Amino acid sequence: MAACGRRTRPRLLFFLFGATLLGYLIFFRHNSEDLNAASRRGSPEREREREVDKEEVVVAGGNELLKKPVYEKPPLDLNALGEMGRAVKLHLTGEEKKKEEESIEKHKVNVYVSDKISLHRRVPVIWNPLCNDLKYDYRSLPTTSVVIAFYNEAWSTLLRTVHSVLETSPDILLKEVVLVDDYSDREHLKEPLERYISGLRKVRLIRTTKREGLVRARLLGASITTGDVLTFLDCHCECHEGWLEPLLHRIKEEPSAVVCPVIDVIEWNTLQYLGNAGEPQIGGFDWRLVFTWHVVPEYEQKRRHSPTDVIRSPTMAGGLFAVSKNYFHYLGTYDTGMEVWGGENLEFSFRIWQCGGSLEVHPCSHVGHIFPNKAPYSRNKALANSVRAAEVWMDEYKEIYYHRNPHARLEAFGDVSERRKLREKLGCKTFRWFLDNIYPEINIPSDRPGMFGMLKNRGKVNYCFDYNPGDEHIVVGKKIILYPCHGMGQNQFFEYSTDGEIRYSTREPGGCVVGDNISTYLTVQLCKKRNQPVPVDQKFVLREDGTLYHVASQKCVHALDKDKDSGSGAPSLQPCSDNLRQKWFFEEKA
Ligand SMILES: [Mn+2]
Repeated sequence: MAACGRRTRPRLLFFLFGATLLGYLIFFRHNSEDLNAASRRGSPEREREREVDKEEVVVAGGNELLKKPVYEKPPLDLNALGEMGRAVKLHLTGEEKKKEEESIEKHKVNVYVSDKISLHRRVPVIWNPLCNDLKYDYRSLPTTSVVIAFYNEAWSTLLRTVHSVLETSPDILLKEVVLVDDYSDREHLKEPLERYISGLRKVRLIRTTKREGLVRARLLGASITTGDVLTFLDCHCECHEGWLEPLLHRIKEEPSAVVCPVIDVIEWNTLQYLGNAGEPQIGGFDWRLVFTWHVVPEYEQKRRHSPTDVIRSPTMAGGLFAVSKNYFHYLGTYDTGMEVWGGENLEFSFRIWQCGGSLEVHPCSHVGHIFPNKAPYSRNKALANSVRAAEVWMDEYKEIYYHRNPHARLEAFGDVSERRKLREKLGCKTFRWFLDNIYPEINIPSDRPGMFGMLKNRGKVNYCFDYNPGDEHIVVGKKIILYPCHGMGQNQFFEYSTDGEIRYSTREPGGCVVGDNISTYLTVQLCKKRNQPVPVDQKFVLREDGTLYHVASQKCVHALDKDKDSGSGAPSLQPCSDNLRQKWFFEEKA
């Protein structure tokens, strides 16, 4: 970390991205002295604060007092709805049922149920029991500021997040919680919120003066923090006991580590807290630049010594992570050219790894997050964000992305020259290095000219191979159909590999087209692993004359007008002939 040893002035850097943000309002205890404190970290002032705590400890004689949260939870009432993270199932009728449905329509979360649950509820203890044995030297851990940006968030989900942080974070470690209102228009987030939080210790609220999006809102929040470490949380979370210490401990140990908690699921309808003590999943991505979850690979299991050791992860899911404030600056914070949300998590992940840091999940830090039943607000800028990530970090591999998303080439993504300069200044490694060393399990399509794109038929003109997995997480099991060619890549993108597979390599792990002699139709199954032979039912020969010969059945792929079940056209294995319906070719663009 030698390169970021020289202390920069966080305030100045944070504000480089635009003067428009300067017109924010700050409530509660904010004055210019707070800002200056950020650049005087490690000053005698802070040491004095800690001295006081030290004396207290000697009196109390142990770690228990140092663990003391900012606020204690109220006494446990096991009969309360949703207590201990239990599911809430109300059997509503009439008016009340209608209210519940309206709340779901509006927030994509059952806020009707959330409103009935205590803002101070406890969540079940679900971490690995070994996490109980970890000991922390509280006085030597860095302090943190928790930054929570929100836009039109419901009252109870937002305030439960705030109380949860205050009631699970040791007072000695938490400098403040900074709430950033990204120009919400709902009434409850105006004066009522100001009034409510003015009664809470360590909570500050600032507002943007126009809609900035997650990235700039978070940076605005970060700009007024005073802690050593920035901890970003989403605005509908609940923290598990002991969630904070592992993150701060790891950053103390390795200042260039960006550390994510395990994200437990809070179910959107019942607000049930679901988690388990087993190995958490880690992040990857597919060639649409969509984030994906994966089990921890074997080489990473071997690298670790204990189930409580951090797990390296190629990418992060998004909202939840802790990073040393100095290191965050060194890395160039966020790409402020990104709008709203989507794509910023992959950009940051690539940057962390390529520029010398590490991205990790700490198995002993658990935070629950409400996953809404669908995206709560529009993210039509996510495409431009992904393109910015590709243009700055992916080198020639951005072509693999563009092949599968041809419309992304036309997206106006703004100016990335500053971000490229940053990459050069930091001497960051190539995307190839990242793939080889950090995400070796990803399949790298070869996309040979003339062997990828839409798979079109000559007889049934303008019809293409089309595949809809039907589920974001399961690529296999469905049937290939024929559908009018749309030229948008995605579900009509196929690739003929040098091994003779027809790959649906838009997802990760990708699927391969399988023929079976009995149904005659084509389906998709997982492709073989690297260095394994191609299963014979996945092997096709794309011959010079355009016939697509299936090796196992010794038949040719024929474009049928109607299949038995769906009534749409579908490719089917038939005895080989000269019929144009058996002639196929790849075309990159419509
Ligand atoms: Mn969220």
